[in-house]
Amino acid sequence: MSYTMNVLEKVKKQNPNEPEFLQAVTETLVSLKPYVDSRPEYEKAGILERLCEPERVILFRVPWVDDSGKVHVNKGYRVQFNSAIGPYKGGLRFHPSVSLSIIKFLGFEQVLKNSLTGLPIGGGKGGSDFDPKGKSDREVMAFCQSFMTELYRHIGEDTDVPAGDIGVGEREIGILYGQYKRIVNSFSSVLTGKGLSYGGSLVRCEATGYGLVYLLDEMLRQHGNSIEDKTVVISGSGNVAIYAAEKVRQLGGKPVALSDSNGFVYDPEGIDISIVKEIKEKNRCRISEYTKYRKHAVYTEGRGIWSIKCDIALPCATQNELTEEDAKELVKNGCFAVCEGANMPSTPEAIHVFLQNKILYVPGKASNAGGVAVSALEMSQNAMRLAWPLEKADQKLKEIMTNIYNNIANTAKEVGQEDNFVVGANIAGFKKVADAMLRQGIV
Ligand code: NDP
Ligand code: 2IT
Repeated sequence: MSYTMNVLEKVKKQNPNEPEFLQAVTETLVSLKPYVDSRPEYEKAGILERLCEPERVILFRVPWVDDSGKVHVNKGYRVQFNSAIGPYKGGLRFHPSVSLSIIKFLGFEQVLKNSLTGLPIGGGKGGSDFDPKGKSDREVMAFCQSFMTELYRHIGEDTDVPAGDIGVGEREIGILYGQYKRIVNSFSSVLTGKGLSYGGSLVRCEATGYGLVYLLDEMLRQHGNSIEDKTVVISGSGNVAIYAAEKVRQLGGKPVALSDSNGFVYDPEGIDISIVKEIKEKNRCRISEYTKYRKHAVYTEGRGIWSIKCDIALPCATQNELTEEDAKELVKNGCFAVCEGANMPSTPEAIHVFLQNKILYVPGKASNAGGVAVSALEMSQNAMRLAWPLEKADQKLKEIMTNIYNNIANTAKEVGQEDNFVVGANIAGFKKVADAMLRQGIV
């Protein structure tokens, strides 16, 4: 058996109860196989074994008290995956589905994603099975303060810099930051996604969604096409989905659908972003409310958003939300491009359908890298103790996404797999991390 497949078998044996983690590792190792197996220096240095084992896993108890006085205990996680090219960097996810497997898959993908940004950031991820939905502001504060009271000892501006992800937005980052500062008595760049009044970067809030569409735009341009007049279906209605929809509109495309975990809304005239912001960002309500503002829009309970006819699909909700059947339906309806705003939203079978049908498919670790890229720019601005104007931050984001596209497209071409951006992203992300690991000895 080849080196790569040997490592994959070993990782499967060592982590039998971690399906999401094994899914992410399998996808990556299978596409790295020809590249790695023809370069014996990687096997000699045990690069893949080390790449697949986090440097450190931290699990902790998070006790907090609800508004009725009842005590709750949640699980807290921080997986410090790889620091070969910079301090651990990656978001915190608060969602009841959070498990070690999910945090490890996200951390593993983050290592390669952060490498693709071209910026000096390693990979990590964390979170909790706490569900912020339906909690009062006081309960969210109690939880966040307790979470940080343990996490603070493991992070630092040169060690590990968390940020947001599902269920963690500016409200949570603000409270986490306040508690960190109170404990260590230091105003540092230990978190990103901060509010603009205390060290945040312009465009960080919009960066993942905008960056996704900048990359899509560049890919279409290089294929003689554009976003203009294209019908776009976007899943989710959180941070990534909202700003992806906004940028699609700005570039002349028409986003016609959004969703949440309850159902999806279809607006054939084009989603009105200001209404969505009001419903989701201001009122923290369900996407079903949209039809109260736009009478002609249709809300459907349950899954099914991928059956809406579109030219371009942007999955921006969560892992494994787009299945083989969904992929077949999209292809049948004429969809020709899929860029992932979420992490690992397409199942392996769905990806297979996209590649077989020559869909322009870009995996999340490349196409959603804009968020973490602007996080790294936030760290730079904090280090310089200054704040860039909007135009500069946005221009940098655009350049980074264009560079990522060129890097993954050129890498795919170099290995004879033109337009296979899965292979392109995995090899391009891997190269830099592996090179740094080779030079730093066996650590
Ligand atoms: P938000 O919490 O702002 O929004 C998440 C959205 O996805 C909500 O509409 C939510 O619906 C939906 N969703 C979450 N879990 C599920 C589920 N199990 N089933 C169906 N729908 C679900 O998170 P973000 O927008 O920040 O994150 C979305 C995706 O983008 C995630 O995969 C995240 O890892 C990824 N990402 C985020 C980045 C960022 O900067 N924020 C950067 C790069 C990637 P509901 O409200 O019903 O739960
Ligand atoms: O998945 C991701 O890249 C994020 N949630 C953003 C991480 C960050 O550090 O900004």
